[in-house]
Amino acid sequence: MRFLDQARIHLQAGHGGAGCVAFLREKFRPWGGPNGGNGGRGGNIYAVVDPNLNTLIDFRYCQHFKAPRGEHGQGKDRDGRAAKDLVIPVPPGTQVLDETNTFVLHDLVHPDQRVLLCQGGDGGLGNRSFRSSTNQAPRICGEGYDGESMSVWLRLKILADIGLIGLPNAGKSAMLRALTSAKSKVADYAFSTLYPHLGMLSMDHGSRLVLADLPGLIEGASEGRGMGTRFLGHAERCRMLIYVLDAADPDRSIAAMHKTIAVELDEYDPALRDKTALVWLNKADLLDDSERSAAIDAALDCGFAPENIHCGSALSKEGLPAFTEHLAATFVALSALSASATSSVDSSVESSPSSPIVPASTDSVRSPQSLQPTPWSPLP
Ligand SMILES: Nc1nc2c(ncn2[C@@H]2O[C@H](COP(=O)(O)OP(=O)(O)OP(=O)(O)O)[C@@H](O)[C@H]2O)c(=O)[nH]1
Ligand SMILES: [Mg+2]
Repeated sequence: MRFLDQARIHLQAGHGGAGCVAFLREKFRPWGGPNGGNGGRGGNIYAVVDPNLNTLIDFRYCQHFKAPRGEHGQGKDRDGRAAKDLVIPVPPGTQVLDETNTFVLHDLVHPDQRVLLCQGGDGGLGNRSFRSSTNQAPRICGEGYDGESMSVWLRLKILADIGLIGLPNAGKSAMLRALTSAKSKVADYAFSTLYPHLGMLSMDHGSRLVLADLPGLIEGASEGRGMGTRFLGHAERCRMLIYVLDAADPDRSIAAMHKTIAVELDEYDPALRDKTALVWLNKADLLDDSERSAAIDAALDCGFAPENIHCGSALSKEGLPAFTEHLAATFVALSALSASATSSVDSSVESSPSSPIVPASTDSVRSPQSLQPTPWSPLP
């Protein structure tokens, strides 16, 4: 399946149906009075999370969405039927941004989460509603209100637990293949991975982690070189990162590789550098013992904690069991930490009714104060 993580769509909610001008005339009631019904409401447009989707590719071929209009009112007090709502399925992790592609309006992360994008117009009133003591036979009716219309950007930030980042050819895809059953393309040339690939890592206690193999970064990626930093948006939602470094690269030192990655992450969003990260010094099968310890020392000099540095080979799978164990343990500890932080915030909110902390609601429009421009490079 082709991958697309950004799309612009145009929405037009349904217009309300017009009211009706009618007068009741029937046997024995020749002057039955005004009885035109009201128009029906136009269809709303909703976005709903479909867990079976993982790309926005459908929006490349269909960009215009129009909800049906409400039925018109009819005589004999018959109101028009409200139109059916239009539901647009989107993959989990989709953000809805305004027309300028700057402000996040909705963040759709939970399965079946549903947000209203455009409201349908109300129906117009029929002439029965205009009857008054001074006008017993009104010949006017409402036309029905227009439905809202707007253009929005959809941006997908895949929901992965752990992101694999590194320079091209470092072995990120090989790592994903070794850790999971995903079939990410492995090849000995740069940029063999052109868009993020996901894989599932099963842990001992039955739960699973989602790993994302992201396209390689190069120096100047933040200025648009190579694949640019466009795909780093997908790392934003990862709870942890794995830096995959090619320890057998004769041309670049570990320090240089780390610096390139750090600079590009900083350029994109410094918060990415604060994420918990493990280092995997790959291609150790090509190194002898002294070279391995030199690589580990170099990683230590880059500021990584000794326990977070692993040296091994994605191809021969040497060192992988210990790494997987550490990865799972770190992730479980992280999850426990964030769960306890969330519960302490919740309890402080409950204990003090006047507390200004309000749990964030994901399905409401954010207030203008909370709208923060988020960096995003345009489509190449
Ligand atoms: N000897 C050895 N070769 C490896 C190892 N891991 C990966 N390779 C080789 O390194 C090359 C690049 O591997 P990939 O997994 O495609 O690298 P990548 O980081 O995904 O590269 P991009 O997708 O281009 O960013 C391939 O030829 C792999 O066979 C390893 O542990 N040992
Ligand atoms: Mg790759």
